Amino acid sequence: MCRGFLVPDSGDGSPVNPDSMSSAWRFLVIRSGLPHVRFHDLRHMTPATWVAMRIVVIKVHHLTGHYPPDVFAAVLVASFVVLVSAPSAQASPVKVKIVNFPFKPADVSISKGTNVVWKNGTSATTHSVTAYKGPWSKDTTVFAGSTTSFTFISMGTFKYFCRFHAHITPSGRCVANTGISTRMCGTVVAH
Ligand SMILES: [Cu+2]
Repeated sequence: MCRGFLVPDSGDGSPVNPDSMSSAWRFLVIRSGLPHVRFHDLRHMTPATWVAMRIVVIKVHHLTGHYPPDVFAAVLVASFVVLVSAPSAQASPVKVKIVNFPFKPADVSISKGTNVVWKNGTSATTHSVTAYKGPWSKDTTVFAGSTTSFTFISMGTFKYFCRFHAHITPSGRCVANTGISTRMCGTVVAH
């Protein structure tokens, strides 16, 4: 309940449907490669941040609508317990190198939640890490010497290619682009 707060409208004066906010949020989180976090979790993160900034609890519970203060304090303590007991360190990042043309290794097998980092180790060739349809979305140009990364939060097989040098046919076959002798495709299997 947000008494006295403004509600975003959907363009015609009616309030935005909360479900459309949630699905837009889910899409943004997946597209950015961030770990899974619900839109609602931001509401809990906000008072925790305020408390960390030493804004007094009595004010925070009024602003968030968590009432009464002792209930709010209990919720806050429970949130911290969940945070502290959550598995801490994620698996360390898995690295894929681009030295000349192929991705090395082209196929990697990871646990879900792992961050994969692609490094373009060439001195002058631009490549890309481009998702081949399926359950993920990525199309990043990787200039010589730079990197890009993606955290695979769900299980699955994620195919990708370098759009400058290869493409994947509708049947899933990796084919080098015209004039290129080396195919540039890779697969990440997250389990
Ligand atoms: Cu390339």
